[in-house]
Amino acid sequence: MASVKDAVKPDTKAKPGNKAPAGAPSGTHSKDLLIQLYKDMILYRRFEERVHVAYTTRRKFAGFCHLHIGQEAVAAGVQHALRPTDYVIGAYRSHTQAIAKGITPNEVMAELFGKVGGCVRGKGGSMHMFSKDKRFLGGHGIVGGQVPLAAGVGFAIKYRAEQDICVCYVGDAATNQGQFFEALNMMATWNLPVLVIIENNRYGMGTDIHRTTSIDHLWKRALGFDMAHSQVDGSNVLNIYDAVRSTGDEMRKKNHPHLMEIMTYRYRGHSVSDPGAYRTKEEVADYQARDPMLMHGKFLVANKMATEEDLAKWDEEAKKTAADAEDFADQSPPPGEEEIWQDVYAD
Ligand SMILES: Cc1ncc(C[n+]2csc(CCOP(=O)(O)OP(=O)(O)O)c2C)c(N)n1
Ligand SMILES: [Mg+2]
Repeated sequence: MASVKDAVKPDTKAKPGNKAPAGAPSGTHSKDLLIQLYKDMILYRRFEERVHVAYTTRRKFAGFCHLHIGQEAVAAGVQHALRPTDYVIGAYRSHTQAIAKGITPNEVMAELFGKVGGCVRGKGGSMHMFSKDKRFLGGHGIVGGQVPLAAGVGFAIKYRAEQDICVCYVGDAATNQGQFFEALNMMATWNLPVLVIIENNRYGMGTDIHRTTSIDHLWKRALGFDMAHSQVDGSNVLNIYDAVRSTGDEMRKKNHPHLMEIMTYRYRGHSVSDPGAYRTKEEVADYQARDPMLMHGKFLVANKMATEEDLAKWDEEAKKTAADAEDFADQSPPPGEEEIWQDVYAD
């Protein structure tokens, strides 16, 4: 079993914004990768801004809608460090994770709108993006419910002697759920290839994590299971990419699970209808001032890999992709009545 001694040493002082990305060394990253990370982050942001307007102003869909705005570096950094055959499973804040895994913006938007062009033909909605082909296994609305499912995926990978890993995203508050502990125990006991990524955005709905959790750093959850662990400053997308890349390599070599805490921050409310009265405007502005996407753009310009004009052009392209996705979703029909029982139970 992986020992705690094998673990990457967590930076216990890490918190978003500790490290200034502009000017950070880029030796190990290709220019293509560095540019693609920016393009992906700006697409996720513009896509979800469009989703917000579609929900609030155009009233194109109802129910809950949880945006990932502010946390895009996690989806982008993680995805580029994975292999296409790796699995990803997430919670309900998963629109951008789904796009990162290869579900198209058109399919995600149409799914939000409840249309047949959606990735699950409009019958899942915001919290249930899914694609067997792309190996994106949800979208789950029960807090922490995806963690035992990820243990099952890890078990299947191991049983079939595959080289893949399963990334399981959880929120900070989800780490207080009983099933989180039970599933981590199984992952560690059976050495299942699951990379559990805690997106620590500091809040569970309107509650500060420190009001509900007895430990100061959530990577410590791994200690009770003698599980490899790490903590990543998510204010720099390259930190995330590097950490997942090296952790993935190690997991494939040693066949063990890993718990990674990524420090991040969401700018919008818990869901679209949350006025956010539990935190100050200054706190949000402080994080926005060192936004990982903007900092990465500055890094590209400072290192002469892009000009301000390039950044503006990629921004326009991202807006167009989001607008096209909305048009596609508008035009796609709703599922017919004859489909009501299809895809509900396994054949
Ligand atoms: C089992 C369960 N309990 C409570 C809820 C209500 N609920 C939805 S989201 C949420 C907070 C989860 O916060 P966190 O895990 O930090 O994820 P984040 O929203 O920050 O991404 C709660 C309590 C739920 N969906 N499922
Ligand atoms: Mg949270």
